[in-house]
Amino acid sequence: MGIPYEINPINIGTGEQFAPEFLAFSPNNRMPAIIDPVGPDGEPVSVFESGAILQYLARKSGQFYGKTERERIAVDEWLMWQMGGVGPMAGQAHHFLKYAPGLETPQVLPYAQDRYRNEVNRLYGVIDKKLEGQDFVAGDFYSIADMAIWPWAKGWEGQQQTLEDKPNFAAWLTRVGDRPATAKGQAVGEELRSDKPMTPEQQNLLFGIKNGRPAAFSPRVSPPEAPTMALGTIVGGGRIGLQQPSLSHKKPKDCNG
Ligand SMILES: N[C@@H](CCC(=O)N[C@@H](CS)C(=O)NCC(=O)O)C(=O)O
Repeated sequence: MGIPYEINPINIGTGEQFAPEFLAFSPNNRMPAIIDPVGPDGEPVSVFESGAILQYLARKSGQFYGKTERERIAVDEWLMWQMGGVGPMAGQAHHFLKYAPGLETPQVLPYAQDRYRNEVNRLYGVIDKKLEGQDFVAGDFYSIADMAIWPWAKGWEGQQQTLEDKPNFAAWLTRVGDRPATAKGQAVGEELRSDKPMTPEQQNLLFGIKNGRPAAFSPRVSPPEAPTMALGTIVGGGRIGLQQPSLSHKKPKDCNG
């Protein structure tokens, strides 16, 4: 978009997303979140949630949001489709297909694996149909909706998907992936990401696990015996005081939704 920016990495494997300085502008303890030192009124503004960030930056730069109200409606539809569908569902697919089986006490849950694998497959079928005869999700123009969907969709193999029956989606993955700005964006912070399995401590932190089970809240009814069961970005050159992640504990490569 041509807006200058500075990256402040957040290592979600070591719990940096829970630092009060980060929570102050990203209350859902997720990245990305941005601070624009020159907001709409000239004062700093922070934005969390990638969809809201993309909408803000598209409005600010006057790019990638279509030219007419009809186009903007289409962009919003597909942006929200990612935020409410692909992001959460593919995030759960990553969790149950990749992370849960690798926990200290491995959790291989076929029902959950099937459910999220199937739902991601359904969603990719929807976008494949939409892309019939058009180059981008909102029409014949590249938009923030494509930008939001592609980083999740490019992980289709890890989500145990196939592209054989989705030729339009496969072509779009290549079309967007071939854009020079996509490659440039992918390279940002690459050295901070890791494919290595997380340590038990990292898993427990990221997935809120205590004594081998998710422990974010106290259920009113005791469940049966435990079933076997990011990057903070600052646009415009600002800075926040979070420590740099140590490279030996890189953040996990796949998002957890
Ligand atoms: N809906 C959020 C999802 C962001 C998200 O899933 N971020 C992950 C990393 S890719 C995260 O920060 N996880 C940290 C945690 O769950 O504690 C968005 O689109 O911004």
